[in-house]
Amino acid sequence: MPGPKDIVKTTCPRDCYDGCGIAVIRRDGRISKVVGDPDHPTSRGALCGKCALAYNGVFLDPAARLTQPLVRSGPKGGGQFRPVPWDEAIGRVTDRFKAIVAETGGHAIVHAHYTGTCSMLAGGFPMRFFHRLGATEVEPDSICNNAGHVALGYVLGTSADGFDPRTAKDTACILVWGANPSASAPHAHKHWLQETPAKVVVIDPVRHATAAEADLHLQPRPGTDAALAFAMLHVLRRDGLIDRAFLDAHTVGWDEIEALLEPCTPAWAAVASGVPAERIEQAARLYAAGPALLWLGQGLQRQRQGGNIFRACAALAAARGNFGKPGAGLYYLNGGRSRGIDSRTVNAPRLKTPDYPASFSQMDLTRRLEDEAATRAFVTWNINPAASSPEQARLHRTLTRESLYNVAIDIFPTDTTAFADVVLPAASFLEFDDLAESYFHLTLGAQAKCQEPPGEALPNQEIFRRLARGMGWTEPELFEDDASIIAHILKRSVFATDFATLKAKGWMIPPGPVIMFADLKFPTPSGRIELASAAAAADGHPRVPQPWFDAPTEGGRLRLLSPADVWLMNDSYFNEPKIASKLGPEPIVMFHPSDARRLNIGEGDAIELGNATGTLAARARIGDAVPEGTLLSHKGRWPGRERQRRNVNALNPGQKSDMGESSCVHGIEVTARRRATT
Ligand SMILES: Nc1nc2c(c(=O)[nH]1)N[C@H]1C(S)=C(S)[C@@H](COP(=O)(O)OP(=O)(O)OC[C@H]3O[C@@H](n4cnc5c(=O)[nH]c(N)nc54)[C@H](O)[C@@H]3O)O[C@H]1N2
Ligand SMILES: Nc1nc2c(c(=O)[nH]1)N[C@H]1C(S)=C(S)[C@@H](COP(=O)(O)OP(=O)(O)OC[C@H]3O[C@@H](n4cnc5c(=O)[nH]c(N)nc54)[C@H](O)[C@@H]3O)O[C@H]1N2
Ligand code: SF4
Ligand SMILES: [Mo]
Repeated sequence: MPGPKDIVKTTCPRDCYDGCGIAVIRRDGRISKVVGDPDHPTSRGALCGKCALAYNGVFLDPAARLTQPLVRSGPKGGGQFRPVPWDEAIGRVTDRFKAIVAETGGHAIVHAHYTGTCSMLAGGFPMRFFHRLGATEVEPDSICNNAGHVALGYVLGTSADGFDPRTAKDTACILVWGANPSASAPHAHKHWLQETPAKVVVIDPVRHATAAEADLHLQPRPGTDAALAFAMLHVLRRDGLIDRAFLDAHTVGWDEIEALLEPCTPAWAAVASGVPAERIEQAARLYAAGPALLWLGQGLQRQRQGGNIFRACAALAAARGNFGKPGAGLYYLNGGRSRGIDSRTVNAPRLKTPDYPASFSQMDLTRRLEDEAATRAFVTWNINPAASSPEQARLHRTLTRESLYNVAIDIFPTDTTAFADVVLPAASFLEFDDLAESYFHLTLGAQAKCQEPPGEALPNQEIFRRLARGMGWTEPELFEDDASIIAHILKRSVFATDFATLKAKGWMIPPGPVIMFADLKFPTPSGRIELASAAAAADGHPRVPQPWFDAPTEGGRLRLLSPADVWLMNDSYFNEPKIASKLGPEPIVMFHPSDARRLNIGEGDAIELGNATGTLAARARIGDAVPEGTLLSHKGRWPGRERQRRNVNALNPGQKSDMGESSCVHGIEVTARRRATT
């Protein structure tokens, strides 16, 4: 006889636009099924395909999870471990940290983290420990979206106050530029973009499902988007569609951009980008048909000139006066401000040591780890750099350095934990209370504990409380319990609520649509939109965005894009057997038919991609989902599960974009050839 059944509402904390509400069906206090919350405005009863499999599969399988602290028992990187009690693991780590602090300083302990979980406590509380330690942080956003943050910081003074998706009911056009909601925001793709009365325009080199279903799809060569933005501005100016009153009242520097527009004709941009001039005209007309929403994707700024591209695109929104009114706006990410949430409550930057070291870019990770004097320990939490970081072969070699003490905290054994000296097992989001915001919708969700963690796994927060105790520290913030932090955040939020109330409902959202920059005050030095930026100039950039574009590749090289896979969440879920079997035994690379012909590559052929950084064996697929000269192979396979022991980041040189020392992973160039073997 099955025991009593109940349903717990919780929230998906993955690094995903959607922020779905989840209903967990339990019997006898154990999870029996994880489904979408039917009452949640985003999920509407359905999880995405990947989470439906992973949350009912590998997340619930104790045999697939890390369940005990482990210490290395074989050669470094060999993945052999023996379990130890928590006290011993904490003692080992803190003894080593104390010695490093005494001999070299806390800065010699480098830690990398990102968005393995985006929930507030598990994502933020460990920072209290690292602030107190004075450890060196690898700049988190530099692996993902920092160029866009820096660029929009110059223009708008913030990159985290985007449009409220609910304002789409008042909009004439939604322009999705360099994002792929069909993979990275599947519910926004399925519901939000389908239900809006607006025309949908997509600008993306890849004809993904969102592009295919749009009213208009522009398919540029990668890295040429600033040329498109300038040509659209040219059309608006030529046709008298510039909102000059708005520009006069609320921006600085329009004249400097206008001076550049004359030669930026659609015909010019057609040559630059490969998009037919008529389509550029059409896109400009659709965008100018009324209030419009501009969604700047994270993929768009992962280019060598990603920051310049973002500034050019933002100028388009300003030129049409698309701020401060219903149905208008620009979106990159939505942070906590509209919900009255300040991440510093959780991170406690006040704990920073007086000599707290500067962070460095993820693009420099390998070099910094190779430097024996600078780096003596490497801690990873909420991140799997052995799969996701550039210069993969060199990074893997570095991680075997005997004098580098590696501590890895994860819920699963990964490529990164395999290199660790000590592995600490983390609880998953189904196993502790927390809070989770969507970075697209303005929802705030309760993450509710649904069952005990497997074995001895602990939430990140508890792991770092134990580490702080092991260090012998006494600051109360290092030991604050979860319930107290959650209560504090909720009380001060715009919801002025408590966790029991939020948990019963599952989620809350401020009344809306919230109008972005309703007061038309911008947190820039001038208080206006800074199309020309003295701050940018001081940082070595042009005062205004430029009509620059990447030249086509030369010497037979092709541009390789490796964006989000529909079935993976970054590098997560490749350990879910049902997902791995969908993805097949080898990476797939999509070729345009003319490139395939030139290279004598046929559908299904065994191929090899290569460049100065590395090589990758893969299978060819041929189709016009990519433009000529461009290849597509999605991110997220696990090196350790591949025969070739590497993934697409074996080809990633870790080049930086123009702003924020940020990844320009979509700027990689490779050559391709048929492999002799099949
Ligand atoms: N080639 C290529 N490479 C890329 C990209 C690309 O487009 N192309 N994209 C880049 C981008 S945008 C990003 S954001 C990065 C992402 O790179 P990563 O951050 O390395 O990828 P994730 O899969 O999100 O890894 C998060 C890890 O956190 C773990 N985790 C989940 N929940 C918890 C928890 O509660 N506690 C702890 N301790 N661990 C947890 C997961 O099991 C997983 O191993 O990859 C970058 N790499
Ligand atoms: N299913 C799934 N969802 C995810 C993730 C995942 O791995 N899988 N990852 C999460 C994370 S960490 C992030 S950062 C987001 C990322 O999600 P997105 O913001 O959608 O970014 P990407 O997937 O990197 O790339 C999106 C699109 O940008 C396009 N692109 C690349 N270069 C250019 C260019 O030069 N010009 C233009 N116009 N477009 C270009 C790519 O072709 C791709 O279709 O997704 C999140 N959601
Ligand atoms: S990953 Fe995104 S789409 Fe999937 S369940 Fe979580 S929030 Fe929803
Ligand atoms: Mo990301």
